[in-house]
Amino acid sequence: MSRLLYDLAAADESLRFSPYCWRTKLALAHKNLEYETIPWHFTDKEATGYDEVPVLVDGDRLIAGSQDIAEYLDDAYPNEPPLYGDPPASALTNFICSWSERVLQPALAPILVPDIFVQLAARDQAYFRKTREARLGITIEELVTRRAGAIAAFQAALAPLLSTLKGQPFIAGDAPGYADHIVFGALQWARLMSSTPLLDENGPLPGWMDAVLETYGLLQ
Ligand SMILES: N[C@@H](CCC(=O)N[C@@H](CS)C(=O)NCC(=O)O)C(=O)O
Repeated sequence: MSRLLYDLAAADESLRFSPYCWRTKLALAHKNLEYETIPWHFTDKEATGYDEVPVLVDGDRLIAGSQDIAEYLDDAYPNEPPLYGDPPASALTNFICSWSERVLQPALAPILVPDIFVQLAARDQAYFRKTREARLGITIEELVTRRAGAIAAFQAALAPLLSTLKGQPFIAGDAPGYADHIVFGALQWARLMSSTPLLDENGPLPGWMDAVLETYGLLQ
């Protein structure tokens, strides 16, 4: 297989939980491209020479970062369905990306960091504690005591997504696009790693997530 994706893994290496890697996996599926994944841990930096995943190796090309990978896939595989689409869809996708990275994912991080910590490989735990406590300015133990408030803030942040999906099947319209992949990645991070359910099973989000997976034949 000439296409390899370095994919963040927990102690159980079948648990692949990076929101950014999920974006890329859906993007590759959208482009009808086959690939194999290589489990990557936070302390495996030397494997790729990059500090973060996703990293894609496509033949003799190595591309790092979900955005660069998505742009590369649209450039390299123009005959497959576009991820970004033409303007204005591509520009609007940038807004969705900012919303996910500046509102949705920061709302999830205080909830998920303690849950991720206990599921990591032992060799990753000290690194994860140090970097995430520095980033959030709070200890993992203190985050646990504030979980209920963090969940309420996350539920409030979902309002624009819930109202959008009441009126249309996907963020990108009638079929999923890269905007869906981005938000799916954030919510898949929550679904896989949270110790308690965070999504209302009677609301539109579980059905939308399943529909995204089903589009690419990934629903199990
Ligand atoms: N801007 C990057 C962000 C990727 C990122 O933050 N990846 C995380 C996993 S979700 C990572 O590899 N972190 C490594 C670390 O914290 O040392 C992208 O869009 O791909």
